[in-house]
Amino acid sequence: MERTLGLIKPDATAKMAHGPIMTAITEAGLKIVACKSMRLSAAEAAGFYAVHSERPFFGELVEYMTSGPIVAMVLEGDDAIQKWRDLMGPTDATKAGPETLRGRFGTSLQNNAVHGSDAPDTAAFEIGFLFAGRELEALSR
Ligand code: IDP
Ligand code: MG
Repeated sequence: MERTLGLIKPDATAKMAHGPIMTAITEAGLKIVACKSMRLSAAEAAGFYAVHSERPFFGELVEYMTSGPIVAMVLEGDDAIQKWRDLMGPTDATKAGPETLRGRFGTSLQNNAVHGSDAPDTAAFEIGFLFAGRELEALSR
């Protein structure tokens, strides 16, 4: 059993794509363990994407991620990290197939509708960045 962090990004919440995205998650056999809507501050978005701070697109990425509300989800299942990445599709939404969430709801390399952790260590960091311990206990009590 593995956990990963999923985000519905501002371009997708603006389209009210919450329903179909969450349906696709559960149909892929992943459990939504925790879920909340929030608006990131610039400092929070920069901290979340600190690994990209030296990249030329960092400023625009922070602007994009703070442009509207996001939905943060903790997803759980066998091979959850890879399963969720497969369901999202490639980073560039213009190259993502119509069966993927980025293909369905993203519009560009930046505006790609959803986020997913890429490894166990980044999943642990990202879940801890956005969720408090008690928010992850609901299903185990
Ligand atoms: P990922 O989200 O598929 O893991 P990363 O390389 O980790 O892709 O990049 C994080 C996010 O930064 C992407 O999802 C996308 O929104 C944005 N991004 C990545 N590369 C570029 C780029 O070259 N130009 C603009 N935005 C980018
Ligand atoms: Mg990434």
